[in-house]
Amino acid sequence: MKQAFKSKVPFILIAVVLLWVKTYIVYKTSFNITIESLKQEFILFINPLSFILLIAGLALFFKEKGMKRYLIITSFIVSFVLYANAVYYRFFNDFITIPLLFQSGNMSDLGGSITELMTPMDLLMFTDVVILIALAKWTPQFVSMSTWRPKVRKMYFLSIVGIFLFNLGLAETERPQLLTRTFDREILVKNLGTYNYHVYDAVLQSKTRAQRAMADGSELAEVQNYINANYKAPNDDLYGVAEGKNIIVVKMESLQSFVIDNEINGEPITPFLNELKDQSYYFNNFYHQTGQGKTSDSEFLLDNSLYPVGRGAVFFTHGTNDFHTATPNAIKEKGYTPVVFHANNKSFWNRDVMYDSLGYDKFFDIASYDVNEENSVGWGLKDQEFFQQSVPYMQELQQPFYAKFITLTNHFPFVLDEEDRFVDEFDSNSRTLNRYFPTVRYMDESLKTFFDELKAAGLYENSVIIMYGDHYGISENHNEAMSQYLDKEVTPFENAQLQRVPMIVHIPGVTDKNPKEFDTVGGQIDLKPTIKHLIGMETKNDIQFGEDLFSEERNDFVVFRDGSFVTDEVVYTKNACFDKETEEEVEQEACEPYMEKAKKELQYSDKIVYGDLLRFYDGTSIQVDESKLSE
Ligand code: GP9
Ligand code: MN
Repeated sequence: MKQAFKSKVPFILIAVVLLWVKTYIVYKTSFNITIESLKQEFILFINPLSFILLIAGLALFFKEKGMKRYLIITSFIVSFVLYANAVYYRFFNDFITIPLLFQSGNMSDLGGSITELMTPMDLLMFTDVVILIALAKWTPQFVSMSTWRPKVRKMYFLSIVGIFLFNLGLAETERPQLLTRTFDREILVKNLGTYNYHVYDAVLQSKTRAQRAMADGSELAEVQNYINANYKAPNDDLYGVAEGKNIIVVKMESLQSFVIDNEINGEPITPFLNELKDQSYYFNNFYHQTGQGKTSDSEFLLDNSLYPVGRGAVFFTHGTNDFHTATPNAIKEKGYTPVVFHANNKSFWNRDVMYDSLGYDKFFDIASYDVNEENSVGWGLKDQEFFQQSVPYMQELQQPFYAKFITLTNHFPFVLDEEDRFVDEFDSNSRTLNRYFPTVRYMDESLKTFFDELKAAGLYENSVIIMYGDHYGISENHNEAMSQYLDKEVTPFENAQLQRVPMIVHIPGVTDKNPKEFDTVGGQIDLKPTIKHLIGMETKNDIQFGEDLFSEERNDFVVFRDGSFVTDEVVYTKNACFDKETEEEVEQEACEPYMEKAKKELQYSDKIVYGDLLRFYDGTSIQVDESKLSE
């Protein structure tokens, strides 16, 4: 028996190897996965293994006949999932995600063309199943159908754990916080494999669904009371000033306020923005409020005036929530066409799914741009090119539009081609900070180009341009170099102040004549009510945590996603309270009055997002499920 086992190949291993090799071949032939190094190729190669071993391993609990049947059926199902992904990819250029699959529209889009997407050659994808059937039927000499002893079985399952952890470990070195941040489906598939990705996706979805199922409209009542009590009437002078005009929102990548009006080796870092802000409304105490979802969180704040979630990226975790109150959805009522311009993969940050929920009519993603080696750097298409290629699309749009632009070049690790370098690098022990200045300077130049192009295209006069930085570019890890640049110590107080990002509202014909600098304390959460008021839309009944930045009744208050907050007098961060004037730590008492408010806002916002509560809200009243109330 022992002898026979040695010379024969177990049926289960044949099934595993066939499926494994096939998956890798399908990866290489059906999907367009970018591989940048040998290590990435290796991860891609091993990533299907843990799942296949596990699912096939269940066969070990059957007797011979059951085992054969189980392995054949399982191989078929797994192959089918792989095949479905391949077909889906041909159409959507994306991997299947459970909510996406059930989302209305998607399936019907696919439905009509599904037969066109399939070819007879696809049958080859099931070759291994046919081989397994043949082997099971004729059982050649070299194949063993016998079951394994418990000890061997145990080793088998233990080795799966080992392989999975090895895979995950390697993947984490490639992409830290891979699972918690969930950047991109392609990155997940590339690192964890298509099957593990589906399991992960299913777990995420069932968690979200369970929380959603348990929630009901009555939970909104308390939140709404709080929001009503905090409503601030808009500034009369500016209410409706942008009505009927195009709204152009430019999200400036990784741009922090400390570079504004500042220099590097005697040269201005943002000459264009410095000039522009002097012809605009400029907010110098405006903070980002993003969490792990970075850019996407800033977009979430912008369009919803809700806080992003504390863990992961809300674009991923709650991408299919009801966001009918989001700005893009809401302003259609005023005749606006909401669109997004961003030259990246549409699945990055799950944007394709989320943009649908937010109500964007069109996403000009990477497929809309001509991207080649010459015009790209770092993360992709250079900002200059991005703007230049976008303007012709804008000219085609139905006006007025609400167009969001997401820049890319000023992104970590801040790489730039020699010809795009207008200022020198800084000289410190942080290469990141050193390189930050030339890329910021480059982005500034591209914004200038954008304005020039808007003018040339005749779009400028009839538009209001709102620009904001999405989040920090230089993290706390570079505090030493940062203090060298700022010529002062980066204390927790200073670090909180470094979370300021520029925010500019430029209204041609208005702000150029009467520019104003505001020192109002505010943040990205305030953008939605501010924008809606500018175009003459009431927000009195909106579920929102922001306040109009121009309101004369405004509270000077901003909460960060980690619970830190800033007012006109204090900064509360890392469990310490600081006086803004002296910059010194003071008794907690000074921060006490706002602590509860900060916590409450985050909790209420989370409640809305986790419970998908906006589905119960019709814009004026909450739809309460009476049956649940009586329980
Ligand atoms: C990617 C871009 C950058 O599309 O928005 O995202 P980030 O890493 O800054 O969140
Ligand atoms: Mn960003």
